[in-house]
Formats: sequence, C-alpha cells, structure tokens
Amino acid sequence: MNTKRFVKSSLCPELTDIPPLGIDETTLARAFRHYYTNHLGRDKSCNLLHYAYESLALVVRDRLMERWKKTRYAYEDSGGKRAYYLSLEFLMGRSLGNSILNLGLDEEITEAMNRVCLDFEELADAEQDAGLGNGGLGRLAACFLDSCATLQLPVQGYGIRYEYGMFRQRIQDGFQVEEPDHWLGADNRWEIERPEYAQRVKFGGRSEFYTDHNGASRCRWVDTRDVLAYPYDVPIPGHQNGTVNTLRLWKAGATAEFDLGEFNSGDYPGSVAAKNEAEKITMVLYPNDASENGKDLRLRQQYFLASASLQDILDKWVVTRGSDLSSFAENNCFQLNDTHPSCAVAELMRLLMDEQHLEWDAAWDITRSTMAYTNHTLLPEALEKWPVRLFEQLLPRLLEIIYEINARFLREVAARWPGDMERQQRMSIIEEGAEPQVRMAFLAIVGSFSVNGVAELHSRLLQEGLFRDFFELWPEKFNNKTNGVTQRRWLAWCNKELSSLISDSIGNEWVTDLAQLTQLKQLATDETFQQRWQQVKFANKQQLAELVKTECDVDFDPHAMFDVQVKRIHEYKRQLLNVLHVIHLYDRIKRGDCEDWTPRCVLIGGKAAPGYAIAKLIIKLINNVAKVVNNDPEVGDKLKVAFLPNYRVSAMERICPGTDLSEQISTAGKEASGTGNMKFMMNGALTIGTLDGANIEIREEVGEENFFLFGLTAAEVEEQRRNYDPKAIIAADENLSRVMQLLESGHFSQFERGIFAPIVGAIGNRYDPWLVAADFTSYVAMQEQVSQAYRDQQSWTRMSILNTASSGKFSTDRTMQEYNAEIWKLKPIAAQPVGKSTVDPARALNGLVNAEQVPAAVES
Ligand code: 26Q
Repeated sequence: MNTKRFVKSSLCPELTDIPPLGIDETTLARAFRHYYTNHLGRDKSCNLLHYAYESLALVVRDRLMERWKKTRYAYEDSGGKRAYYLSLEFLMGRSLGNSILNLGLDEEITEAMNRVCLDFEELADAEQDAGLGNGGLGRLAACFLDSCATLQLPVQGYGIRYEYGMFRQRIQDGFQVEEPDHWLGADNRWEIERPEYAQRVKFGGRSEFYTDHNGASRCRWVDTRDVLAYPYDVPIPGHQNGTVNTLRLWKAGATAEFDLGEFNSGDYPGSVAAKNEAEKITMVLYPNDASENGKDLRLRQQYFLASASLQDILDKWVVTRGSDLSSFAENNCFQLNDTHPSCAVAELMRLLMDEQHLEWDAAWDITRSTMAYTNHTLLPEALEKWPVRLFEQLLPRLLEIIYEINARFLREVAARWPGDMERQQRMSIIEEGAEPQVRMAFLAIVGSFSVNGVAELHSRLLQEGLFRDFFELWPEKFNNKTNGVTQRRWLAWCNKELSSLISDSIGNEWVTDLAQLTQLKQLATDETFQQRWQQVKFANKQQLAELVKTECDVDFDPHAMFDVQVKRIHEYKRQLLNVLHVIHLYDRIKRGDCEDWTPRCVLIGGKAAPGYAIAKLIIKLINNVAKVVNNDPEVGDKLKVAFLPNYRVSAMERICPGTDLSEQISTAGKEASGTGNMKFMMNGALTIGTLDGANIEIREEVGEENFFLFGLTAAEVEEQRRNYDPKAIIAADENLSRVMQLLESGHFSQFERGIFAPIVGAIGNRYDPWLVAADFTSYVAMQEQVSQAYRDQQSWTRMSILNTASSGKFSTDRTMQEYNAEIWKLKPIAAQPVGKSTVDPARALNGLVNAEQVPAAVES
C-alpha cells in the first residue's frame, strides 16, 4: 500500500460533504442494480447468489458509511471520555441482516429485493460467518459492541483481523475433522482498510539506558525486529439511532527495512521469509486448546494487539491534545477481555515512560486508573501463564517493567501482612520454580482498578477462591457484571415470527428495552395467545428439522420434544452426561419400558479443540450412538439423535428459535456464566440445568417452578470430591449400570472395538474432575419430569411464555449500562441524524438513554 499523502493539509469539503443517500425502495433497488451490473459486472447470465449478496452488502454499506462518519465527528466534537474493549476475539457472525435490522431498513430492502425478483432472506443466508472467536467470550464481545452502539456509548472494539478464523468442522466416520476457515478469501464488504493509521510494534532486541538532555535517566528499546500493524475498521450500527461505532482489527505486515535490509544483502528469499514471519502473527485464531499453551506465536498476537491499540489511542491523544497527559485517565478506559490482552498493563507503562517520558509514579497512576479486567474462567488450568524465558526473548523491555511492578506490589503485600512470606509467594506475579512463569491474571489485577466476573456465582467464587488474597487486599476492586446477549440478533432478527407475535401483543419497545417483555406474563395463561405461541414454535421447529435433515440426514418430527445442547465440546460442560441419558432412553425402549412415552429429538453440536483427544472422542461417541439409535426400527420416532456439524453463530440463529429444552448441565462451579442459556430462554425454551453460572440467575428470574434443576451445588461438588467413588455410584444405580454395560460391551462400537475405553475409564475414575456419575441419577430423574411436563402442552406453553417474559435481565443493554455506570462512566453521545434516513430522530432515540438522561454514574 502506497501511503503517500495529499499535498494540501486539509481536504476541500466538496470532496467529502455529500448529500444523504436515499432509503426508499426505488432508490435501494436502483442502487442494487448499479452494483450488480456496473460494479460487479454481472448480468442475466449470472445466477450466483453470491453476487446478489455482494451487491446488497454494498448498498447497505454505503448507508452505514455516512452514519459512521457523523458518529465519529460527534464523538470528536464532544471531547468526552471513551472506552476501549480489548479482545483477542470478536465472534461477529454475519453482518448483512443485522445491519439492515439496525438501520431500520428491513421492510424497504425486502420490497426492493422483491422488485428485482430476489428474496432478501436468501441473500442474507449467503453470507459467511466472521468466525473470529472460539465461543462465549468472543460472542459476548460482539453482543457488547451491538449494545454500546445502541446505547450510543463511545466504545470502540480493538481486535485482530485473523486471516483464518475458527476452523470449520466436518464429520467423517463420526470423527471431527478440522478444515481451515479462509473467510477472507473473497472481498470482505464489512471492513475498510486504514493504512494511514498504521502502527509499528517492536519485538526482541534489548533495553538501552541513557540520560536525556534534562539529565533524567531513561530507557529505550533498541535492536528490535519491528512489525507493522494495519488497521481495518468494521462498522457497528446501533439500533435505529444514527450511531455507527467502530471495531478496529489489526493485520500484521512487514516493515520496509525488513525487505530492504535482507534484500540489500542479496538475500531475496530471506526477505520474503521475513515478510512471512511478520504476517504470520495475524494468520490464525488459536483454538481454545490447553495443548497450545505457551506457544510463542500466541504471545506475539497478544502483545501485537495491546501495543498497536494503545499506540493508536496515545497518538490520537497527542495529535488532538498535545503531550500533556495529565487528564488522560479521566478520558480513557480499557476493558481487558480476560487476560489475553493483559500485556497492555506493562505496555501502557512502557509507552508512558519510554515514549512520553513520564516518571514511574505518574505512569502507574494512569495505568491503574484506566485498566479494568474481566475474568471468564474458574478452571485453574485455563489461567494464563507465560514462561519468563519467552518474555525475555520476545519482550525484554516488558519483562523489566513487569519485574518492577511486581517488586513494588510485593512491598505493598509485605506492608499489609508483615513477615507472611508464603502470601508474598502466592501473590507474586512471577511464579517461581524450575521454569519461572508470569501469571497474567495477577498482572491484570494489580494493574487494574476494576476486576469483574461474569455471573453472580462466578464473581463470588473468584473472591473466595482463585483471587482470595487479592480480594482481601483490595475488596473495592471486585465486582460482578452478569453477562447478557443482544436481543436484536438473538430474538428480533433470528426469530421473526415470535418477534411479530410479541410486538403485536405488547408493542416493539422490547427491542431496545428488554424488560418490557414482563408484560407477556399476563398473557401466559391466555389460551388464544398460547395457541399462537405454539404455532410459532412449531413453525420454527419445522425449520430446524429441515436444517437437521440437510446437515445430518436425520428425520426430526416437529411434534417431538426438541432437546438441544450446542456449545464448545468440553468435559466440564458434560455433553457426556447428555449422551448417557440418551443411552438410558434407548435402553428403556429396548427393554419395552416405554409407556406414556414422550418422543424426543436430541440435537448436540459443538467444536472440540483440535488437540483435546477426549473431547473429540465424545463427538465420536455421540455420532455412534446416533447411528445405532436412528437405525433401530424398534426405536422409531420415540428417540432421534443428531450431531450437527460446524456449529457457529449463524447455526445458533436457526437452532434457538426451534428449541424446546435447553441443556445447561455443567459441573456446578465450572461454567463462569454461559450465554447460550440466555439465547434459548429468550426464545421460549425451558432449561434443564445445574446451579452453575448464570443458570442460577435465570432460575431466579423465571421462578423455580419453571426451571428443571438437578445435580450437586458448587459447594457439594467440592465436598463430594474428597471421597468420590463412581464405581459405587454406578453399582447403586441400575440404570447407570446398564448404560455403562452397553458402553463397555461395544454396543456402540461394533467394528471399532474398545475405542470408547478412555470414556468408560474417565467416568469410573475416582479423580474424575467433572463428577459425571455423581449427577447421573438426579439428571435422569429430572429428565423424566421434563418428559411428563412436555405431555401437558398447555402448561408447557405457559412455561415457555414465562421464560421469554422473564428474560429481560439477560440483555447486554443491561450489562453495558452496568459496566458504564460502575466502571467506564461515559456519557452517551447522539450522532447528527443523516438527512431523513434515521427515519424520525424522535423515533430513532425512542427508548434509549440519551445524553441528558444519563444515569448518574455510581461512584466507587
Ligand atoms: C488461551 C490460550 C491460548 C489459546 C487460546 C486461549 C483461549 C481462547 C478462548 C482461552 C479461553 C477462551 C475462551 C473462553 C470462553 O469463551 N469463556 C466463556 O466466556 C463466556 C463469556 O463470559 C462465559 O459465558 C462462559 O461461561 C465461559 O466459558
């Protein structure tokens, strides 16, 4: 990219001030034809859906662009505080449908497409998912951005533009096979490249200490191998409010010296290799895989994101406000999405001291009042640590700063608990041992003013367990922010039928104020409303059955109960428990114990990390069980089982509207929050679940009589571990004995003798961390109650309505208002409406908090 600039310093307005684009059907249809014909060069001889999708994407993008500019200007003019969401993952999914919904153009676009004989939904369905995330944490970031734009909060996302997103999953002979997801293969219409804001990120080298012209001793990081960071901006439209926020994703590229240096030494292949080395940094999203821990490329990614983003923000500060940083902290806040970007703590210190020439104390004050850390896991093995040796090689200057942060911090610990050496060792950012490690969570806590968990139970367990020492030292830093999901994507867009029914009954304010759904409670016992609710669910189940037929070649009868578990495959999420129940149902049918039977269709989907052998074996087991069950004529329609390949955001948009029963069955104390549980609830599914993560709050909201609870509590789990005897549990439960017998006998592995031995072993192991056997009996008993409950369709429908009606708390609009009131403290800023295209500004801001009505920030 040639980055030569205009000679004139400011551009003439004739170039950039353009009248607003039309949004009526005629103009939209004309714009569509223009792109299809003149821009993409297609005509009637081409019938590829892809080009029609591209044309519509361009039409919509034009309309986003003008609102985007106005939003930027409004934020700049306000000079107000901004927040930045730093995340290695943004699981955006598709953009076209969401943009159209948020621009309020669905009717116009539908009509415009009809005029050119195309079906808008079919075009929207042609888009590939942007799969730049693993699961919950990445999708949460995407929902947060949607809510911030809708609340008109000046929040910008910073992430990485991976060339390859989350791998595609194929199932071959029942096994997971991973394929690369080269989602950027074609043009991406939802980004604009901004080489004019490229940044330089350093790696390697060494520190050099020197005395500056004022006699102050300073440090500079020299002899580095630099990489360039190129920003790509993605528009994030708010809901019908004229706001378009920004997600800035960085792509790595080689510097000119890289090429030149090697080229001049006559080493042409060497120069190409250097370029590859740089570009490798943003090549691929790491799957959440314990076997990948400690890989240096991952640390490079993390530092690359932190450094490029912080430099970007500091540069803008210096350009617009000069080098005085005394009010920087009042104006900026960085939210760290888990420890993944937590290098930012040390990097901000480095930039402030080495580049902006602040003293330690001033830099530390700024760092500690701008950084906020969100934790997303309680699993100790998931806590990030990096070998000191790796830091030394890759980021020597950062390591020095981390040592200094730690030394000062440990002095504080020593002052608080004099002589308690054990505590100092426990709390040290550096873990001593044969291979000393940097504990990233501790760095994040020490460097932040706020530390939060993602559901009430999770936040409490952090304070009592993992971060107990830190909670004792700084109780005021700790807080909870229960997760949510955006109802724009997860109800209004993905479940049009139910949305219309809801809006016909209570109006459409729920789209920006989900608490409005409580009004549905009065309708829960209304028979006509129940009937309409049932009809919608049935239609959605027909659609889901179609998906299952196409993807899995299994026949789901929409009259049966649709029992669904979709999420990453992990032992703690206990897909195994689900399979054991399926095998138990199969066993009952085979022994003729099926009076008053409730037919069930069990759907399971999710990706296993490529290096996680037992998780992959669980997928194989699900597929083998499905094969046996689905092909047994004795079973017939009583039970069907399917494994849905390549679970992703756009699949969930089809799955959650058609689900009756949501499986949230993790070992209590292990699922930080869960967000799939919220999507299902919102769409009228009932939950069978443990007292874990946000399930607890879901049950509180909907009432215990409308939630199927089973299993040990988090405290009981820890108690049970002490003398856990799964073999005795199996022996004592006739059903479980029979299930284990079927597994061991090779009934589901006829021509693959013994392949499930590791699973049988894991269930019977006294040290099974997930206590699968311990919860089997109560799970099966509760599943029986679910079956009974489903037989009373009227009562089930009432409970279904109550679930949707009680889901108001689980909107990310509420979550973002809480982050803002208690952590960020930003003022909402409304952008100038674009012509008439924001519809009617009064309607546009309807139901939204605006600048004058900002909730008083809660002082901590
Ligand atoms: C770590 C090191 C190296 C490579 C990858 C990773 C890595 C990547 C992704 C580690 C963890 C993740 C993702 C974690 C995650 O999705 N956690 C989920 O976050 C949700 C949002 O808060 C919660 O609802 C879920 O309970 C939690 O499991």
